[in-house]
Amino acid sequence: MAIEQKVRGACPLDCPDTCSWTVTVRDGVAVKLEGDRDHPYTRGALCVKMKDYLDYTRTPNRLLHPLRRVGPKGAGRFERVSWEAALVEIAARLKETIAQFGGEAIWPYHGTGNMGLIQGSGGAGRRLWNALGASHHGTTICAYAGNIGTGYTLGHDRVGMDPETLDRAKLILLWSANVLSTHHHLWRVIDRARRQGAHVVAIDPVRTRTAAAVDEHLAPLPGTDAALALGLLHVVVAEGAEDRDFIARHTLGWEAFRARIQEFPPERVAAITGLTVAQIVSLGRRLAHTRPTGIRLSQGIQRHAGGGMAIRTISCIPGVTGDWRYPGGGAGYDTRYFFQFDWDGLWGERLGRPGRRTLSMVRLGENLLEARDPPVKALFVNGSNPVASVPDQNAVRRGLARDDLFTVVVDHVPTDTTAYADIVLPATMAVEHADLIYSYGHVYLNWNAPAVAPPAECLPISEVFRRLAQQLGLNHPDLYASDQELAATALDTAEMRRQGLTLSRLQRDGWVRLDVPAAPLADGFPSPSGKLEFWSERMAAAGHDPLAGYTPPGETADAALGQRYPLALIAGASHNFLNSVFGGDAIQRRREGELRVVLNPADAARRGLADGTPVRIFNDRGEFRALAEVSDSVRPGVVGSVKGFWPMHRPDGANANATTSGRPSDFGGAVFHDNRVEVAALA
Ligand SMILES: Nc1nc2c(c(=O)[nH]1)N[C@H]1C(S)=C(S)[C@@H](COP(=O)(O)OP(=O)(O)OC[C@H]3O[C@@H](n4cnc5c(=O)[nH]c(N)nc54)[C@H](O)[C@@H]3O)O[C@H]1N2
Ligand SMILES: Nc1nc2c(c(=O)[nH]1)N[C@H]1C(S)=C(S)[C@@H](COP(=O)(O)OP(=O)(O)OC[C@H]3O[C@@H](n4cnc5c(=O)[nH]c(N)nc54)[C@H](O)[C@@H]3O)O[C@H]1N2
Ligand SMILES: [Mo]
Repeated sequence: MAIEQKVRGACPLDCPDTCSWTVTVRDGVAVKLEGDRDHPYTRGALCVKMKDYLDYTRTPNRLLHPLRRVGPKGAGRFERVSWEAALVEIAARLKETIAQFGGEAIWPYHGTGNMGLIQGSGGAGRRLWNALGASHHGTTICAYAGNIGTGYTLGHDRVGMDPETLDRAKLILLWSANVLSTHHHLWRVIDRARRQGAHVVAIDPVRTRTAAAVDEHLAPLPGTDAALALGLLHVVVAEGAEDRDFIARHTLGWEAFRARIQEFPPERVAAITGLTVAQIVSLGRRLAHTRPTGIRLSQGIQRHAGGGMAIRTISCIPGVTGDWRYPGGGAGYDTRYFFQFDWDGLWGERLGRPGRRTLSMVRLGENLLEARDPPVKALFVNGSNPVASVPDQNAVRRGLARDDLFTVVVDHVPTDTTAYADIVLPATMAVEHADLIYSYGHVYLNWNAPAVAPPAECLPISEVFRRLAQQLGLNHPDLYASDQELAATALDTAEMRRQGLTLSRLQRDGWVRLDVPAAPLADGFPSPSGKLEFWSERMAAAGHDPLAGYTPPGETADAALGQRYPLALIAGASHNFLNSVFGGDAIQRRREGELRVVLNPADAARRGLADGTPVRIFNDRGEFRALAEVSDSVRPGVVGSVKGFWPMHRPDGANANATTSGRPSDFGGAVFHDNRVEVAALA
């Protein structure tokens, strides 16, 4: 008789929904993976990307053994080697690097392929990198500038409202949040709110699936949202609808902020944003008189030169209207603050020397080519496909092609990045390893138990680091902690104890909802003043304008550059890939279809382009090819495309990131959507 078992787990991918699931295992083989029906947020549903995940774990493309490069860098030619041989070589090269150039010549580069605390996103290997004195990896690629912006305003860089409470809102602003594609479980929450009469507005330069499905869509010019926020507040103040009691008790710097709001009357804001005065006044009035108003902020908006400030200024709106008081009110960008882990313990900070440099991941190409004292000599890439996902793709390729650079890449499948590796290591997938998984879009914590044995020679990355420590002859016991010990350390804080949140409870229940009140910031903020800071001393000290305001975009606002490159390209999330994950998968590639660039009919006509015309999209940094799609879903001057297509599948070996810039935004984040290009028919 077959032995059947159900094992609880969770999705480790970089998505705010962090679904809980159950794997049915029959005789040691995973036969079914379904969203957990009892989980209040997952509610039994998995997304289009993950519903075939078990097939993906068996993809014919899967990396199953360690590999050593035999061809030139970038060619992707490898021979199979043993784990022993791979680890001996990696250890020898790391030691050599440290002896000649010091530990900071090592760059432990990680992406967002896996967001688990034990197997992914910065947690894995951190103890070893500390012990070796490696450079710090600056995680600037995704939510960074917005996190800094909320940090200056609300006091912690990952705090905000709990999006699950949005069902109590009467006005919902989906501000650059493409919910139906990028975190669709929130749609059920929004739907509940709508059935109770909520009005839902999408604010996005592109008419996305989400913008097409809500009650009202405002399409401002890219990068101008902070001006819109100030314009809406101008109307709120003109209506006398500011919450004076809340402002007096819970905010700092109101007089100065009010003066700044006065500089942004609707007429001026209309000129900046390309919206009409009527649109601004109408939404401003609605905002003035609708409590609670809940704002869902997503990452797209902060990928501009002034993106951090935009998130900051929008986070100030509920400080003026007092919406932070109410369940369903406030602004939600990130929820990670509520997970009070012992990060220093997990990461083994005590093993490291303080003061090491940080290398920003969005400047990968530039850092590989130009960093000195020391130069980067060893790159260890885990859970990332930077050739596909990092800006300034041509610089990234040049950097990775350096013959004097030793590169290790750990992944599930061969990618454009593994092609540059000296050693490729095969990692386990979520159903094959243990992990502790939190979320940036809700407040449920998950334990992911291994359901099946790893295929062939795949190893959990946590185990790879233990073996590497041994090969390096390091003997600190912290480097040999088991996955369970690592998880227990992360959970060992006063706050987790207060909530009775232990590893054994998580292992028993699979997931636990944190004890977070429905209006978590109603009584104060985790800032130095305990208040929402319209005016921030810390920003002044860091050399920024201390007052929330509007910082214009960079390239998009550059009129001279606009002469040569008149179109602003936004290449955001695709519907069927998760970043670059699944970009190599036959099923998802079929669903996603051809890479397209969407032009407004006016822009298409001016260039003689029709639906389906093969085009090149280019600027001084590079170019990529796509098929033109002509649609009024983008406003004139804006063109839309998506991230996630793999360069190796493109006729020209490039995707949108051949055109994007690696320069930092106001608070050091990426500026993917602040990108001027021209589009022309392929000759
Ligand atoms: N043009 C443009 N570019 C963008 C963006 C954009 O909006 N526009 N968005 C940016 C954003 S928000 C992000 S977060 C980055 C993400 O970019 P990356 O950091 O590259 O992350 P992913 O594409 O999610 O995953 C990369 C790799 O991780 C591997 N992987 C998955 N799970 C595991 C695991 O458990 N272990 C190991 N070792 N590997 C694993 C996958 O197979 C995949 O090859 O892309 C950015 N790039
Ligand atoms: N299907 C799918 N889901 C994903 C991902 C994916 O690649 N595919 N990626 C995951 C990751 S890593 C992340 S970070 C999240 C991202 O989740 P989202 O932030 O929802 O996704 P994006 O597409 O990056 O950006 C959202 C929207 O911002 C808009 N936008 C760009 N510039 C501006 C602006 O200046 N103002 C305004 N108002 N809007 C602007 C874009 O047009 C886009 O529709 O999603 C995650 N979920
Ligand atoms: Mo991201």
